[in-house]
Amino acid sequence: MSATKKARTQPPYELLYWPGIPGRGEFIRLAFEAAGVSYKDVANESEDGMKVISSLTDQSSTGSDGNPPTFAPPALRIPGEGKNGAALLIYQTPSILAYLGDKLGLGGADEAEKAWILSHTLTALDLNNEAHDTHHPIAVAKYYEDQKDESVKKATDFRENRIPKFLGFFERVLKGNEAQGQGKFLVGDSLSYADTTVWHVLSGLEFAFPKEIAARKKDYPTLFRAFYDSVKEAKGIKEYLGSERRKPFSMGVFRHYPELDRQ
Ligand SMILES: N[C@@H](CCC(=O)N[C@@H](CS)C(=O)NCC(=O)O)C(=O)O
Repeated sequence: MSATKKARTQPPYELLYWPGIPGRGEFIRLAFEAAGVSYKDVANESEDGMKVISSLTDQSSTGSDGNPPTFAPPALRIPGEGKNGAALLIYQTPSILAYLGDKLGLGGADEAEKAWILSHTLTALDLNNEAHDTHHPIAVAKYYEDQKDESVKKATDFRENRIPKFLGFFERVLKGNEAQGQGKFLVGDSLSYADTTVWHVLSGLEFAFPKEIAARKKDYPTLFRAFYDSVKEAKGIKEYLGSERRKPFSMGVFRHYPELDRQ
């Protein structure tokens, strides 16, 4: 990304996430891209990105530079921002987004907005996690093929009950904020990391469950028209989505197994 004036006033952020897939790292990427702030996507820019991320979560580590160990990616490393001038290392998607919120101008205008933005983000990440569990309902470390029967049951409930509950909720949030947000923003009158997070989950659901989402879109007109289109076209996001930094969905959180979609 080209160095902007804003980018030069920011520390050299390093995103640590599995290479080659959007995954949960995408929520962090979208925030940086929307803000026009540069960041290093360490594993995607390394020769051996898998190794970099495996060593990050080395199960014998007790941490370094005054930081605790990292449980799972994504993590964010910020040189110079940690204890005694060392690098700060933080993990957990919502913790990283909350840390970046103010710094990137995506965190809300006041205390109330900040709290709502975090709440909506956590709700969207719950939906993201439930989408993951449709193909891994029994064991995270086992193959999908070894838990296919349970996946079909889990996905059926997810499509029939959970998708409409979550999407209906976000539609109501947009309606409730219509005077300020015009259907484009979940909170206040400008883009927040809650918007980019909900948007990415919607795009993932469309990839994973195309028939289900096609059938349901009309029930959530604000979410799938004003909101979805405006985030997609937002400054920074539009250019990013057309770039090769945006990795295609494949075998990450959102996977397309036709047998798990509406039949
Ligand atoms: N709640 C965590 C979940 C992190 C997570 O599950 N990361 C995945 C990649 S998307 C992973 O590699 N997990 C390894 C594990 O849980 O053992 C977050 O949002 O950051």
